[in-house]
Amino acid sequence: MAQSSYFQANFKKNFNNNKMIIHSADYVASFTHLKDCPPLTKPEYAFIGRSNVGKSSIINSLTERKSLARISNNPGKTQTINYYLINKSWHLVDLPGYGYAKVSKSSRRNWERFIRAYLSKRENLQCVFLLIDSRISPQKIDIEFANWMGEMHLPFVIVYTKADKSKPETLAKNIEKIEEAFLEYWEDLPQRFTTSALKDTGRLDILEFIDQINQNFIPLI
Ligand SMILES: Nc1nc2c(ncn2[C@@H]2O[C@H](COP(=O)(O)OP(=O)(O)OP(=O)(O)O)[C@@H](O)[C@H]2O)c(=O)[nH]1
Ligand SMILES: [Mg+2]
Repeated sequence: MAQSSYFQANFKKNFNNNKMIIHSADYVASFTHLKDCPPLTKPEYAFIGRSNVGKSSIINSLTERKSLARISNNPGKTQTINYYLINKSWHLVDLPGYGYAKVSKSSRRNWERFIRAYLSKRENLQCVFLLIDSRISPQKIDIEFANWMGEMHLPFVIVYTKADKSKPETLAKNIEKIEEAFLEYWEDLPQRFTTSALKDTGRLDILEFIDQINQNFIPLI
């Protein structure tokens, strides 16, 4: 009797968490040159967006690790391409943010060169998660970045961040405004996720999205 109820409890747990279990999440290394990045054998997913939008926070939320990626109140914290190995089989990549006003023109140019080279040359990059702050008005810099990814034929999805900071009606209205601004340039929108790293909102949806792509990944080398 005791044995069968033990089995049942375990069965339910595994069933409910089917594909979503993060068994391991390990910091690999930080890179400043594309040539040093890991081999192209594993699928990878990059997180990009304006400084302070919540890129590092969402990596911690997805992996259920409080301080895997460094978070800061000061914009510009992430300066390198940071690799995290998940379940020993795929990578999450935390990229430096764009649009930080205090950065000099020359380091902004360096950022552009570095990130654009990374995004356009990583053949194992499965999808870019473009993070957009759900609370603020549509930003030209986000739309321009999305347009550039479109020109490069890079697959990307939109992740609205910090959803916990607004009331549902305000959140919906603001997202609508952002999407209207995108639709001036795009015939339709890519997949969107509304998230809060604080409350783990949207976490399972993103993990499921990644899991589906991982299942179809064919290693390049
Ligand atoms: N309330 C709330 N705060 C958040 C959320 N996500 C991020 N933050 C806060 O926003 C600030 C910036 O978060 P980061 O994750 O460091 O942002 P980032 O995009 O990695 O920033 P850079 O590395 O500087 O480009 C921190 O103070 C976080 O605690 C969220 O979902 N809800
Ligand atoms: Mg960061």
